[in-house]
Amino acid sequence: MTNEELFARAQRVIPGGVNSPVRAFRAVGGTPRFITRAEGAYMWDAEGQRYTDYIGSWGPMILGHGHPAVLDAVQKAAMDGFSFGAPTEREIELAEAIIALVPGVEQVRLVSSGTEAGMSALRLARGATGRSKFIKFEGCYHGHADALLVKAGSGLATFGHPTSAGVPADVVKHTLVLEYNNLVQLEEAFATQGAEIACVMIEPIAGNMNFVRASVPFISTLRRLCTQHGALLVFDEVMTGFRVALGGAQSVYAQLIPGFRPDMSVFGKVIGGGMPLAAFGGSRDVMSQLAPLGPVYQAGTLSGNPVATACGLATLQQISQPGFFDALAARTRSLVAGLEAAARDADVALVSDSEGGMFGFVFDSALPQNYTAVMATDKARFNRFFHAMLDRGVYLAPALYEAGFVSAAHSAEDIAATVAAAGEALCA
Ligand code: KE4
Repeated sequence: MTNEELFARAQRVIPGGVNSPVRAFRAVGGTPRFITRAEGAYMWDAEGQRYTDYIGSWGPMILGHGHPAVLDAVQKAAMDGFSFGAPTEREIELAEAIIALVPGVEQVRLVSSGTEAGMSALRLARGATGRSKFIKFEGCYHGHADALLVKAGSGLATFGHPTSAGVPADVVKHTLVLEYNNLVQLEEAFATQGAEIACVMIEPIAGNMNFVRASVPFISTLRRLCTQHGALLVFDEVMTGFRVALGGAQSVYAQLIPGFRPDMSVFGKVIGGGMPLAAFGGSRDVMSQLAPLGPVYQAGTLSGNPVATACGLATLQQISQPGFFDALAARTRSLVAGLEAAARDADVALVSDSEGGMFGFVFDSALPQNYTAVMATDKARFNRFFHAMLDRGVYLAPALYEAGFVSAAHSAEDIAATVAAAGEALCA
């Protein structure tokens, strides 16, 4: 069947034909590609077309597809059993591996998705502080838990409005939505409501509005205000964790802000290596509030699944190899530098940024610092570029507001071919 035939068939039995909305290509138009298999840096669709993959399952596939050591670990684990509903040693090993790599985390709880991790971290922050209000930022996505599906309210630091039907206003009335990188709003929100704020949840490098870095002053101020007012600073590193650096974005900021640490961290994607696994963690003191020790309930049938933990552990072992991130970061930088050079040659305004194996680019002359600026960039040109690249066998994120990902399997030749395709696509 062709992609179009599969899409028509899928839409008969699955809402929108997809099991996650962004896969439907609605932001860029056209027919989604139904992938049959992937290997290394490549994916093949139902029509046999090969794509160089810059999505990597939206971040998890940092090694590329089908890494032999990971495949071997998963096959061995599967032979021992898929799920027990009882503790296993491998969950301890994965928790120990995460804690060893992220200094601010003393204990972790494993779950099955980033949404579950973010939702649980919010509940834990509220339970640990006894407070209900929390701050998030426009353009950041923390999964689809009700309280987190909120857009900015009208005016400064007013409570948010649901971004989704089915979310009662009551559920989001404690959610303050501020502008990313806006120090004035942050200071004012804490000045007026600091004693009521349970936590601030932020994507330290926001990959859900393309690729926007929180400024160092913004992170420093966040840290100071949270400490001053007894609020917990929660870093949502589902996308950036073990992707922008071995220690996540928090390790990047700790190099710029001596001693910096968030109070809680949320992980996903890479730590599952492509299988359903996520986590949230923090100090022993905060984490001990969780059931069965404490009053904050959280649970999951497949949490710490033995096959998923094998996949995650094998992935972490590979990315912990000396030089892994230096090589990956250099490869990613060569991609974005190539895109910028191709745009200059085509006399097209394009700016980009990258950290580790994660990148973003927009058709504009300056790097956007917040959601409004990202959405003001040239979307029509992005969509034309997306399809021109797809037609040339390069699979970018099918939405202007998404980040891109390079894997260890992307060779210098792959990057060169992508840049050459971009040179053509920019003139298409
Ligand atoms: P999941 O529930 O999709 O595993 O994770 C939610 C989540 C939480 N926090 C951050 C920072 C995230 O990026 C995500 C999920 N990311 C999207 C990509 N923008 C996943 C793709 C999709 O929704 O299909």
